[in-house]
Amino acid sequence: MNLEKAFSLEGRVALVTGAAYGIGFAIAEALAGAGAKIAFNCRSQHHLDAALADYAAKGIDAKGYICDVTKEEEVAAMVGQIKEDLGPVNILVNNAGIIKRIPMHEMTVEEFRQVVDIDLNAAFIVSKAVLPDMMEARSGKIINICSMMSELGRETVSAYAAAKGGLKMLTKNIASEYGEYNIQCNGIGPGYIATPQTAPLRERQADGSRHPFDSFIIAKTPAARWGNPEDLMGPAVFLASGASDFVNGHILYVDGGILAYIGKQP
Ligand code: NAP
Ligand code: GCO
Repeated sequence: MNLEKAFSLEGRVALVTGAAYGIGFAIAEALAGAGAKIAFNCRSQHHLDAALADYAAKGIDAKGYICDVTKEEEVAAMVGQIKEDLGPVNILVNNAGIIKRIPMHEMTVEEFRQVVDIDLNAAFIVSKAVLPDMMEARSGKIINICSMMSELGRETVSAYAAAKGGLKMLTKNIASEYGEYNIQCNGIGPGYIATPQTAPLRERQADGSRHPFDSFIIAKTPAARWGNPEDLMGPAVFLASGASDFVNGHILYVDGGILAYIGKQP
């Protein structure tokens, strides 16, 4: 096998949802670095404009689209526009996601539904929109961004864990149903990563000490640190490339070892 070619994404079109910043931005940057043409979306013009400048600063000619991934019509229009602008989507990263940290007995049904809609239903919507072109090409890569909460629960994240657990099984089902079209669907399960989504868990206390949850994660991680979005770049290129053509239905946990470790004794 020519390994340089195996990991190359030259000539591929990648759509990374919710990639204005955070994990999605890092993954898009990595796929661009491997040669892919990049399309990304978010919900606000402000985030889009800032992201386009950030991509340009890294020498990446990314195409940005305003699209709410929970809206099937908006997604269909975006995928059609990407096809006109760049070509059919060969690589889809379902990254867009939110979390609401609310005790379940205090969470409203609407709050629960909103998290599941974005973190699970949207992956169905966007995957469904790109599958026809992938089936016609008899080639494609779908990567779903799962979570520690695809495997574990914790207080206040019932909707998120339900959604990410479902996303793990949606990943396995897409892999099962479309493997015969040479389409591989895998997941990346990031550990605790320093992004805006986890900023509240890392805020310094009034006395300058670490947030208790920050200390907890450090103790639960063999690497004794939070992950950074950059830690996900290599795994994303691997799962988006020909190097993983016989990897299908797998959730690759990029967690510094949290899932393997009982945690350091206090
Ligand atoms: P983040 O910093 O909050 O970014 C989330 C992104 O999703 C933003 O670009 C946001 O864009 C977009 N988004 C949210 N709802 C959307 C919608 N309805 N339509 C389109 N875009 C939408 O989060 P992150 O930490 O980078 O996380 C990215 C993914 O990784 C999420 O799926 C998250 O669950 C998962 N994850 C995160 C961690 C972690 O520790 N950070 C660990 C495991 C998994 P706009 O708000 O501008 O629309
Ligand atoms: C939380 C965190 C986690 C991370 C991630 C871990 O409140 O527990 O936000 O859910 O975002 O999903 O893999």
